[in-house]
Amino acid sequence: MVWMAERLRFSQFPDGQNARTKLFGLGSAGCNMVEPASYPKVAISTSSADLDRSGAERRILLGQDRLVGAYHTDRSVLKQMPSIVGHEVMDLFNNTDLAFLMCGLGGISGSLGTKVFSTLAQSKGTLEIVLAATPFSAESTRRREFARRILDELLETSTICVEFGNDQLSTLAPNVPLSKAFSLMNSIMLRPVMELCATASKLDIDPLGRVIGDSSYGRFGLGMARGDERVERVVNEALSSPWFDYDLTETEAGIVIYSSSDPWDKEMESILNSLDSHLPGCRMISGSYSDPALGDRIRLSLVLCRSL
Ligand SMILES: Nc1nc2c(ncn2[C@@H]2O[C@H](COP(=O)(O)OP(=O)(O)OP(=O)(O)O)[C@@H](O)[C@H]2O)c(=O)[nH]1
Ligand SMILES: [Mg+2]
Repeated sequence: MVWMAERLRFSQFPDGQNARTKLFGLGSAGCNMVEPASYPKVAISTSSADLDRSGAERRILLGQDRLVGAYHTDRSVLKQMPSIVGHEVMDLFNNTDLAFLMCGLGGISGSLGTKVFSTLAQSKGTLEIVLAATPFSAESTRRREFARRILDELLETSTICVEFGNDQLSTLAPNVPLSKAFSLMNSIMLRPVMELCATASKLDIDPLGRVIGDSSYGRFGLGMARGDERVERVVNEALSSPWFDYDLTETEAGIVIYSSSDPWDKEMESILNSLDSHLPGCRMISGSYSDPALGDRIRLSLVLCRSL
């Protein structure tokens, strides 16, 4: 018998109140990543060139010394004295239930900025989800090692950190030039953001945090399918994501979002049952929403989490 772990559903906006979300783009890559999104967004960098290019409604230029100082400040001190970074920075989290912090790890602004801002978000009671691209193998060893070190730190401090290895992009889009590959990656990284913005209400923030628990390391997969066996096919396609390159039975928690032009409870149920057989014992929180642009296709987004 398969042991069925906890399953929760997003509350479908019972009181019409979706969660107040905000995107934070940190560093050059992060500023690029949030650019196409049509949600409230903030661009943060030590480089004014990044901010000049950005259409974000708030743009914060951080001096490198101030950022390095905040990064080296003990986490508990930073939490108790957020004024170290300045009130204008702390105010960014006002009226925000869910913050998405997006960056490429390996440089200074995005790596240190994400670490500092995830601590600040927590000190303001905002649930934060980090979406981080990690460097190509072809980038310098120093850069890759630094990215790895910050990723390890983020796993300790953030609610969840979803890693998108740039290397795996070549599986999805072989032989495309780097600038195209980056923009493809950036649109994939926005997908879980869009899904959560479409489904999470204020009431879902605590259950979402509970389901994630200590399983702070996330990976992402996306499936699309149409036709008779679309449930099995959408599950298989999502699970064959190049970022699910580990033993999936290690998965401890999953955020599961299904969309179709006319979402159907029974179809959601079949997807969850199929996932149960691939991910035994996985805690799940699931939601669905209508996306008329899908026509006769269905889409499945999976963030699968474990502790490392
Ligand atoms: N997915 C994606 N990754 C990118 C992009 N630009 C850079 N990267 C990756 O992100 C890593 C960090 O690069 P940047 O964002 O330029 O670094 P930064 O945070 O601005 O750091 P400093 O310039 O040193 O302050 C790089 O090593 C690349 O692997 C992008 O547009 N999309
Ligand atoms: Mg930069």
